[in-house]
Amino acid sequence: MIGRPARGRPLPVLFLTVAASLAVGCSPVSPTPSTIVPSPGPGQSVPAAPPSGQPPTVSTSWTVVAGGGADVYHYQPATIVVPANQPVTIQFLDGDTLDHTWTVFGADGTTVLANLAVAKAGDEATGTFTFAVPGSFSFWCTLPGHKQFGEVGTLIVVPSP
Ligand SMILES: [Cu+2]
Repeated sequence: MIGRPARGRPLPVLFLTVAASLAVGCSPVSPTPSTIVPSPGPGQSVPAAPPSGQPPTVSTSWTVVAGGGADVYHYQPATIVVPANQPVTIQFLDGDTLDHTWTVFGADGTTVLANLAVAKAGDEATGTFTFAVPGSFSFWCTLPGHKQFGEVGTLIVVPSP
């Protein structure tokens, strides 16, 4: 009894209006995806990658730990970089219950350029050394068997600026 045609007509009009606005909203996106995608994607990810395999920075002060962890026969760090002709301070720590030495050898493999020794867990020895000749030198633990088990490292002496 109360106005049938008045109620019936507005509903389909609303549906048509919503459908039309959705269609209009989608239409401008579809023609331009190829130009939007390349700019934000690869451009930002490339500079975020950290450089890997780089040698440690040059320093005149190093802390070296011998042993500790699952594999006792190692140094941490195993590679240190120092400047030539400048006093270099090495703090040598014992990371386990074995004796260890930090002994740097010259190019001939027998001349000792620097030596520190520790005898028990928590022990430490500190020394200051000056390395005159730039180059790459090996250090290892002189206690029997330790070098053979892998307690070796590399001291890199770089020319002073
Ligand atoms: Cu050792």
